[in-house]
Amino acid sequence: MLLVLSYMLSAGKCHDGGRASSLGGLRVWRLAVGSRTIPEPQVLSSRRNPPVKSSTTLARPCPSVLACSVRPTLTMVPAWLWLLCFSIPQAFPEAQPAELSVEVPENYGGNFPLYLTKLPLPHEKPEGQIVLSGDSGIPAEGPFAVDSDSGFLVVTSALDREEQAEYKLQVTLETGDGYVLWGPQPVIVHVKDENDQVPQFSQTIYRAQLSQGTRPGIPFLFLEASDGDAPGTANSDLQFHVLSQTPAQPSSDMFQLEPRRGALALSPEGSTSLDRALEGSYQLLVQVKDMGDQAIGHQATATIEVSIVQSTWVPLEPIHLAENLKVPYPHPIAQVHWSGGNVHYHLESQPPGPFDVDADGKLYVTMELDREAQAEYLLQAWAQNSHGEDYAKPLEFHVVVTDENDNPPVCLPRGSSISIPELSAPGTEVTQLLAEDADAPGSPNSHIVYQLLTPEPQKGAEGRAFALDPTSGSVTLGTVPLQAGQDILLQVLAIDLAGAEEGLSSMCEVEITITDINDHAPEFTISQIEPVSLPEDVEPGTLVATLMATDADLEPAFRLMEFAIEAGDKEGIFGLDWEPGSDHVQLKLRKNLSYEAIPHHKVVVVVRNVEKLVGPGPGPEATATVTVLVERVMLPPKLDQENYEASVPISTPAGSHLLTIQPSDPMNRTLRFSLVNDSEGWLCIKEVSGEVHTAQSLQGAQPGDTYTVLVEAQDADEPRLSASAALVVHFLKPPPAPALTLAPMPTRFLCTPRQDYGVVVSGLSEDPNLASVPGPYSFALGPNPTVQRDWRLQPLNDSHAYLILALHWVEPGEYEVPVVVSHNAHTWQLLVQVIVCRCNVEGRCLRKVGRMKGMPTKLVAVGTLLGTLAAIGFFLILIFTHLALARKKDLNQPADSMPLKVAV
Ligand SMILES: *[C@@H]1O[C@H](CO)[C@@H](O)[C@H](O)[C@H]1NC(C)=O
Ligand SMILES: *[C@@H]1O[C@H](CO)[C@@H](O)[C@H](O)[C@H]1NC(C)=O
Ligand SMILES: CC(=O)N[C@H]1CO[C@H](CO)[C@@H](O)[C@@H]1O
Repeated sequence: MLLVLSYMLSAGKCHDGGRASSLGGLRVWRLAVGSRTIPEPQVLSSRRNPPVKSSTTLARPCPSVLACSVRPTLTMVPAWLWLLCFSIPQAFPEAQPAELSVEVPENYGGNFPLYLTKLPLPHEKPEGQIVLSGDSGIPAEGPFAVDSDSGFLVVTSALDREEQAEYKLQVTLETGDGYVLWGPQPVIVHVKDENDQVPQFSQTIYRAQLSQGTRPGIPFLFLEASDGDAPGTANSDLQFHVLSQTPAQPSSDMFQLEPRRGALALSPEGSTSLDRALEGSYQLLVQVKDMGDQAIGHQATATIEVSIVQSTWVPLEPIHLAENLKVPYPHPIAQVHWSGGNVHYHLESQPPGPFDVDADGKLYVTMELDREAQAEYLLQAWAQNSHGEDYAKPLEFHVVVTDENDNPPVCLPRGSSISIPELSAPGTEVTQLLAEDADAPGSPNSHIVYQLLTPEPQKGAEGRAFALDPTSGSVTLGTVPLQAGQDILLQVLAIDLAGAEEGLSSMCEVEITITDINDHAPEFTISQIEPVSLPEDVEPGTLVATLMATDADLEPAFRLMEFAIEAGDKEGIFGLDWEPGSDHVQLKLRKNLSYEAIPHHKVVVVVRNVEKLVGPGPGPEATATVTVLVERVMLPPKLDQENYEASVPISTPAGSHLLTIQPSDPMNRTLRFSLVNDSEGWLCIKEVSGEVHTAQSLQGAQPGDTYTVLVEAQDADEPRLSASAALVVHFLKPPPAPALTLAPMPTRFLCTPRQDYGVVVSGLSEDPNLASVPGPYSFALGPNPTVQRDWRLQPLNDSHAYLILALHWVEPGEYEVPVVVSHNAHTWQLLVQVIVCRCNVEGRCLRKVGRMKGMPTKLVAVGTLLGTLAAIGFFLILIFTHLALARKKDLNQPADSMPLKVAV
């Protein structure tokens, strides 16, 4: 009862309206009354939980005069007051509450039955029986009953909250046969707690080990105590306190105890002095008390024995663990130990690794380690209390993963192939191989040695194409030269363990392409072309020869060639034609050939690379010589007329000149003339000069006839080249020959030895038929050989000629020289009378011209001879002298070349 009153005291005031109260104890005053329409009985019977159409919570507090004005006193509350207070809801019977909630103090010390609340039974109580049952119709529990007269719910004995804190009841009004007339009305009865339970420690004696080095404030022991009173109330609000510490050395406050949590820890003071404390134990008397900070309440005590132990929390040496260790896992590797009690170990790995710690502090590795993934771990081991608080700083130690040769060398991938120009010098760096080994650097496991596998040294060849430095992996060119265009796969074995037999290895491959350089000059396939014969008359543009060239280089750009004429064509007669990029060139004629100018050519063609040549210059094969022989082209001779015609009187004597056959143009060639079918033999032709004469007298020829012969002209050098023309001879009537012979010619004198004058012969005839015809006269000596030997005719003008001595000396005498005159197809003969006499000193005849006329008589001759004998003797010496002078003059100047003077 005392406790109930104390609740009243703490209840504070009742708010206006009593709507809410923070204290559970005042629920007494609060009644939740739900207003709802009362359903029809039938409906109630059929549906025990009808839907609430509308509900408003209307707090119906006790009248303020009763409830709110009650000053809490320590006097007992009379039972009627309870009763009155609980009966209030009956004033509003029509507002039947949904659920009635009633609070009953625990351990009630008053009279029983204690009226709890008036049930909201209907006003007009139908015949029926009030039935009280537990929730959901099970038989009512606890000491509850309904006073059927007053309609109050009563409790018949004291209640114990620790036994049962809440009762759920329901009230119905039923007929005898169980038909429900009203209800069910649920009622909840809360038993209000009273501080009737004493707190209890979980143990009477606690034992704890405290390691030296524990940080202050870190609880190493958690006290536990329980209180049976309602949780969350002051009745069960427990607090812990240290009552005493034995021994009180070196400090009386070595420990601190958190009042609420009951966590025992070293105080800061205790922490500093703990090391000085002897190893031993402390005894603590501790108390637990309910009612929180209030002085009142129940309490209990217990003893704690704290034994101080030496710290075993010492750093660990680094742990070496082999990678790929084949052992069952988890595999213990070390142990940590926190000597204090109540310890939980916690392990962290940096970086996170497969490590674990068990409750005993044993450290494990839970799976195989891989040094290449992580070579070292930093482990931190923590000693913690049950709340995860650290007793001390973590222990740090390293786990070093020791290496195993579990990684072969790996060649670094290489992008494209390497290009090396051909003819590079031995020792030229080709590439640098680089293999990496993931095993521990600096250890034999990652000591890589290179070994060249391919290309293998060629049989019989000295040295190799490539040299490899086994340590550095540097590849250089060897002594064996490489050829352009070769694609070489370099295979190099990279072996770890410094190349030991058990070392791991892998193949590094490098593709090497030998690129071309322009080290080959183009060459002609044939450098001496067989002589080419070309006729002189081939047209410019004619192909003379096609020259092929080759280039041993591979690169198309290095095979490009150009051609030129180097020598043998100063005149530009030849030219070269080639397509760009082609390997053959055409030597063509650009101008006319000429046998006379150059009978043969020696053309030197040179071929060169377009690109610059590397290395030695072009050899002799870079030139080709073309010999061109010019063939002479002989045209057949051509005569100046296609047909020749001549008119001849049939009386023409033999040896008369008819005409001269001549070539059309004066060529540098000799022709041989002949007559093809002179069947009559009338004519003859001079082989060289082409003069046509009558060969004999034209016996048988008739005037008016024509006689045709073919004249052939043959080349003297090339007899097959010839020309022919027809010579048509027209025969004429013979001229009146007597008239001509009668024509007297004045006698002339010529002195011998020959002087530089002659006798004028006139062709003019007195025959008017002949004289009137214009045209030149031609003169010829008669065919007599003596005449032809002694005399010569020299043309003077168209109508006259000179007759001169052919020989230097002609016997003096009287001569009759036949001269054949031709004029306009008329030919006649003159007999020229010439007297040859000895020359006097003046180059004249000695005889007087007048005396020469007629034959001298003997007397005159004898007289003359005698008369002149003296004169001869007188002039003898004089003449002799003159003759000597004249001889001398003759020797100095040949008579043939002397110019002729017209004779007086
Ligand atoms: C070359 O000869 C042809 C005939 O053979 C001739 O017509 C041409 O004029 C000549 N050309 C030269 C430049 O002499
Ligand atoms: C000579 O030959 C030519 C051409 O064949 C012919 O016209 C002519 O009559 C011939 N002359 C003689 C004398 O046979
Ligand atoms: C045509 C002509 O000039 N005729 C002459 C040729 O020579 C002789 C002799 O001198 C002259 O008498 C002609 O007149």
